[in-house]
Amino acid sequence: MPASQPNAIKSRSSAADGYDVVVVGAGFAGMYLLHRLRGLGLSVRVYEQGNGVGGTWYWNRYPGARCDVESMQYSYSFSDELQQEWDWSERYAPQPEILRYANHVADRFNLRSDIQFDTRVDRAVFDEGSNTWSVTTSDGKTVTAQFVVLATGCLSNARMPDFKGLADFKGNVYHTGHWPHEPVDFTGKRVAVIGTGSSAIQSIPLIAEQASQLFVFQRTANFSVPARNARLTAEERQAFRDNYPEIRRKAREEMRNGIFQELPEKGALDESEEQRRARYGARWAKGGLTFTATYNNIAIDKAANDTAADFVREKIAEIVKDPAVARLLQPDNHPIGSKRICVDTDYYATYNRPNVKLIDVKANPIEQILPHGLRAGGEDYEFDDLVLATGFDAMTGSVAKIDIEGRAGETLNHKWSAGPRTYLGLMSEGFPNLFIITGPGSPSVLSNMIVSIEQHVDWITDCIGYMRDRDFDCMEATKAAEDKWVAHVNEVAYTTLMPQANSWYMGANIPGKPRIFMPYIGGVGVYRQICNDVAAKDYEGFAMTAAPRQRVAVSS
Ligand code: NA7
Repeated sequence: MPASQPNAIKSRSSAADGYDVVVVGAGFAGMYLLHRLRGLGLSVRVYEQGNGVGGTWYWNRYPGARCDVESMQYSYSFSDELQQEWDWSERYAPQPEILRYANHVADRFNLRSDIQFDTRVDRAVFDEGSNTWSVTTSDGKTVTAQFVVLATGCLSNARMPDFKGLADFKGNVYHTGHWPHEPVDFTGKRVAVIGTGSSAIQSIPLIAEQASQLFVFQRTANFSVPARNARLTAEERQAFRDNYPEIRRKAREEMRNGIFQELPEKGALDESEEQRRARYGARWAKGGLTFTATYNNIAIDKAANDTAADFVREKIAEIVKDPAVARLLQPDNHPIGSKRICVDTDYYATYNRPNVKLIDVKANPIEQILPHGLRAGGEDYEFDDLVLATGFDAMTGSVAKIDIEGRAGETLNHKWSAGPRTYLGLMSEGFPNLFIITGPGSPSVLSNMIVSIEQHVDWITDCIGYMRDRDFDCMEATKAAEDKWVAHVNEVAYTTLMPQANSWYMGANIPGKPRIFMPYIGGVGVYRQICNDVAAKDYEGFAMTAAPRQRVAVSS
C-alpha cells in the first residue's frame, strides 16, 4: 500500500467552506485514515476528545496494560520504513510503548496539524439537499463535511457501574479505561478491584505487589493463559522484518483473526487424551492467545472445546494452592474462547499471596459501596482505593454517544435500538456518506485490530477516490444489502459457540443492551475478499448518486 499518493483527486472544500472529510477519533484508525485521505488531496479534520493520539492506548494506562497481540504484528504495515525502523522491546508491548509508537507515527507523518485535540464530536446531522454533514463539536462550533468517518474505537466507552453509594466513597476511584496520567501508587494501601476481565487480570498481579491488602470481587471467572512475555532479541525482530511481506499477507488473507500463526490441522477429538495433553501443554508453555488455535474445532464443537477448557481448569488447580479459591477461579459457565481469553503474567499465582482475597460476588452480589469499602452478601469489606475494571459499552457505545441524524431526521440510536444494523460494518442505510471503521458487522474485535483498521481505511479511501473520480456526491447502503448482511453475520455467529457466553460481544455486559452477536466471525480473509468483490462490482449493495450543483472549491 502506498504511503502517499499524488494529489489527483478534487478537493471540494477548504476549512472555511467545510471539509471533505471529518474523522472522529485519533486512535490507530483515525491516524492512518488521515494519512491516506491526505494522500488523495482531500481536506480532513480529525476531532479527538483526548489530549493526544493513541485512542485505546491513550486512555488505558492501568498497571500492566499490554496488548494481547504480539508487538511485531500489532503494528502498522502501510509503511515499510516504519515497520523496519521501529524497535519493539517486548513480545507483548506495554501500553506506554504502544503510546510512544502512536506518537512517533503522528510525528513521522506530520499528522497533528489536522487533528483538533480535547474536542468531542457531539452531533452530526445529514443535509439531504447538499449531501453533506453538519458536525457540532464540544467547543460549540459546527463545520460541514461531505463525509464523516467514525474511527471511535470498539473499547473506548468505559462503563461506570451504577452501584448504590459509589458517589459517597471516600477513597480514590479509578476505572481501568480512564486511568490517570500520573503514576498511581498503591503502596501500603488496601485496594479493591471489581471485575475479572482482561484489564483486571493484567493489573491485579501488579497491584497485589504494592497493596497491603487486595480484595478482588469476581462475578464471572475468565479463562486466562500465560503470556510468556519476554524481551525481543535483535534476531527475533530481524526474523520478522526479513519476512514482513509474507507474514503480513498471510495475516490478512489466511488467518481468521489477522494474526500470523501456525494453523491447526486436526480437531481436538481426532487425537488421544495423551496427545491432546501434550499439544495443549506445548501451547501453554509457548503462551499467548493462540492457545485456542491448538485444534481447528475448539470454537465450534462443544466436546472439543471442553477438552481445552478442562486443560486450563486443571492448570488453575495446579497453580492455586487453596482448592476453594482455585474452584472459584475455574470458569464454568461459558465455552473457552466465547469470551475473549485473557493473556496474563502470574495472574493465578497472585492468589497464593497472603494479602490477596477473592470474593465471589455472583453468589453474594455487591449491595452497595460504603464510604470506606463495600457490602456484598451481607458482609462489609474495608479498603482505601477502588479500581473498577468493569469494562466498556463495547462496539456501539462510543457511536451512541454522538447524536447522529441521517435521512428524514432518523437517528442512528433509534435505528440501532434493537441492535446495530450495517452493511459490511461500514455503513448503515439511511445514513449516507457516514463510514464506520471496525464497526459492528465487521471482524473488528475478533481480529488483530490493526489488520482490520488498515483494511477498512484502505477500502474507504479507495471508495472516496472512486466517487470523486466519477463525481458521485452521495453513497448509501441499500436496505436489501444491509438486511442480507445482518442475516449473514448472525447466521455465521450461530455456527460457533460464541453466542453461548454473556459477553460484551453480545452486548450482555450492559443492562438493557440488545443481545446481538456484533462482530463478523467469518474471518478477516473472507471478509476482505467480500469487501474487494463489492468494490470490484462498482460498490454493489451501495447506491451512489451525483447531485447537480456547483462545487465550492476545486484544487488540483
Ligand atoms: P471486560 O472483559 O468486559 O470485563 C469486565 C469485568 O467486570 C467482568 O469480569 C465483569 O463481570 C465485571 N463487572 C462488570 N460489572 C460488574 C458489576 N456490576 N459487578 C461485578 N462485576 C462486574 O472488560 P476489560 O476491560 O477487562 O476487557 C475488555 C477487553 O479489552 C478485553 O476483552 C480485551 O479484548 C481487551 P461479568 O463477566 O460481566 O460477570
